[in-house]
Amino acid sequence: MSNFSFQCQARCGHTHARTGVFSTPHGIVETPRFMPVGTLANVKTLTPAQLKETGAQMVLSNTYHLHLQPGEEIVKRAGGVHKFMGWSGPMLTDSGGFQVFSLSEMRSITDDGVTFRSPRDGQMIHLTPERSIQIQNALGADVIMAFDECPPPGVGRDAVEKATERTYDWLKRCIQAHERSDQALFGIVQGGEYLDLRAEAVRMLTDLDLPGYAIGGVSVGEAPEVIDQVVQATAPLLPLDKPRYLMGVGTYREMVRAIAAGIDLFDCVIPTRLARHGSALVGGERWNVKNARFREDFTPLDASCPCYTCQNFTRAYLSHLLRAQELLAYTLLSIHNITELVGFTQRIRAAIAEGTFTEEFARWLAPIG
Ligand code: PRF
Ligand code: ZN
Repeated sequence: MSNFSFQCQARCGHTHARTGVFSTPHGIVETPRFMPVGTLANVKTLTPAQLKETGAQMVLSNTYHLHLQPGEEIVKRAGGVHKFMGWSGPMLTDSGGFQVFSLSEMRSITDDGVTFRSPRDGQMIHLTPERSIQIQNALGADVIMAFDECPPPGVGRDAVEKATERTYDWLKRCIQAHERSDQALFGIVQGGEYLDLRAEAVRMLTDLDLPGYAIGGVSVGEAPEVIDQVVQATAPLLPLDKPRYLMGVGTYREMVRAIAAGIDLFDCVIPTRLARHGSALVGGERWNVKNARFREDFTPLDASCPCYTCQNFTRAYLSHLLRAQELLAYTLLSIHNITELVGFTQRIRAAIAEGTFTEEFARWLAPIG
């Protein structure tokens, strides 16, 4: 008996959009759904109780960060990442490869793995597919990600082709190293902007019959229309009966169009990062709540929002907290922003089930570019 299942429920008649239920050992994820990011085993400024109230079901954490601090042994001795951070719902850990590339200087990559200098203490660290999986086995999230190479945009076809092949070789090593049947290992499709490399990567990964698939290597600095092209061409090629996860994407238009292409899961730091910069997501826009126009505005951030922040506080109060640099500002804005993005994907889910997705979300479905 597998610990995981993915049941497709409703399908949109006009697009590849679908609703589903992804079951994990720590509960279900109703898809499509946005996943907030808890890099260091916490979603910044929120308690797990506050996080649960946003409607978030699955939370993401990072192998790279937890390996550097506090180290996976401590998390394992705490009983795994769920117990360590007090979150009893589904969790996913990213593999670390992408974070090494985006966050550390002085890295070198070979067919064996990646070597880099720890930004914490200057120590040299070597991460391989095997090490990444060992660390993720110790952390104990429900879904763990393959160790991949995500090339930056503009490196050219040869480099992307090499990275895509390497990602496939690394995936086979990840599968060999993976030791826990209560964790689902997802493969990651790379291939940059080259649609034929993407299609080939999908073919090779699909043959390995993994419990889920992700699209990586998009939203790494390329033009929005390139992201869209890759997602529109790649997502529909992935197996219908497995969850599909688009990594690092979480803007309204990108999510709606990706859902239309058949994507089920998203993660992005946007809601918490915006909160730390004093910004709120309201009706598809980003508002700087420190703006003078909110100082004497005694209405909620979003009158139609069910979140704790909108039910109890005014724009004037949030503006005051931000101007005074009170820490509560960041908690209240994070609660709202995560509720907003999770709620957005829940509304899409309901619309797909009702058969009204393409009408209701027409505003966001218009082509990018
Ligand atoms: N690979 C991994 N994690 C990721 C990405 C990737 O390509 C991205 C790219 N958007 C975000 N997070 N392992
Ligand atoms: Zn709200």
